[in-house]
Amino acid sequence: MARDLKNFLDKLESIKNSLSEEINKITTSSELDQIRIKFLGRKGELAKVMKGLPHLPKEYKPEAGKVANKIKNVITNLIEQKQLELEEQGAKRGQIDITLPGREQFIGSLHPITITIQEICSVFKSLGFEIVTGPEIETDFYNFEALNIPKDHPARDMQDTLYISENILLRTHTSPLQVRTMLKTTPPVAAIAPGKVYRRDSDLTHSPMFHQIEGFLVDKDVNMGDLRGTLTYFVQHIFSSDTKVRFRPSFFPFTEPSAEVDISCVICNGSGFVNGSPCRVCKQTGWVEILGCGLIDPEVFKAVSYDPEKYSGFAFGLGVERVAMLKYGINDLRIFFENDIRFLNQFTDFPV
Ligand code: 2NL
Repeated sequence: MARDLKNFLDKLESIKNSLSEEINKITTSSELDQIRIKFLGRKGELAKVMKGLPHLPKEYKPEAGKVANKIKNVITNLIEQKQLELEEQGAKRGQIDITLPGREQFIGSLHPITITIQEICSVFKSLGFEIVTGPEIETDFYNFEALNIPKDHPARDMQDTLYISENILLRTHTSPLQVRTMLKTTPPVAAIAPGKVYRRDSDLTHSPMFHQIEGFLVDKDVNMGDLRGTLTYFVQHIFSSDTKVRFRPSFFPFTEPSAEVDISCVICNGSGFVNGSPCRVCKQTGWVEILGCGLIDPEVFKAVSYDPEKYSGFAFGLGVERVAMLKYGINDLRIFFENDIRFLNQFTDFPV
């Protein structure tokens, strides 16, 4: 029986030997092509020997397969090496036309979400905000407790939050970054916190991972007017300089008062119509919701040991996917996560 194995291995060895011999004799790439076909081709020497593999006794197959693979690699390498050698010799003799165009280089592009994050951050940078980042795995304290989100709040439910253990979770918003920043700094402070966030949610309009940007500013005598001015500057730099802003009263546990902010619809310019048809983005209202905001709740200040009598501040949060959809006129959230090159290529300066 062992003879079967030896016979198989001998054949492989002799293929390798005759390849080494033949490859040394040749001088042109067309000869090399012939050799490649003769040894590695579908009906080549190696394939012929491999046909014997299924007929070997079972216990020899692993060893035989291993050696066969090795030999195949050795042969492939020898051929590649010869190819390079021939090309080099050809270049020296001037046989290669160096005026021919080179191979096309494929240049990647930034993801539209990355572009949007960078643009938003640079607008706030221009106002003096610093950019802060931090862990995606957080504790209950930074994600909920410090933000005045009570123990019985629905956001803390297992239904909405991805828990790792009782106390450890995937952050559900980027607010923990702001809590961390406040704990490290004394006012005045202004920071912007971009990053991935996670929710236990997945359907047409929700992804379990998405991107958020939150911002905050704390100083003496900060008021809703400062917030409105800052946000107006922001939307007019991200969309267009005539974008209008309106505040609607709302509620968040971490701000008081709180507001949701609409901007005049960037698709129909607030008119409700696009080329005579009803605007689908704002459903003819002329307004689209863009972010939530408010004045930081004194309970949050207490959690980070800021004196609420001395300081006040504003904070806001927005979903990056939503901004990117409005910016680029995209109507399906899922396309951001599919990595379809036909979509992503549209965001490069060098489309393939
Ligand atoms: C939304 C609303 C908001 C904040 C986020 C915040 C953070 C701290 C203190 C107070 Cl540390 N507030 N963040 C405030 C208001 C709204 O997000 O709709 N986001 C997508």
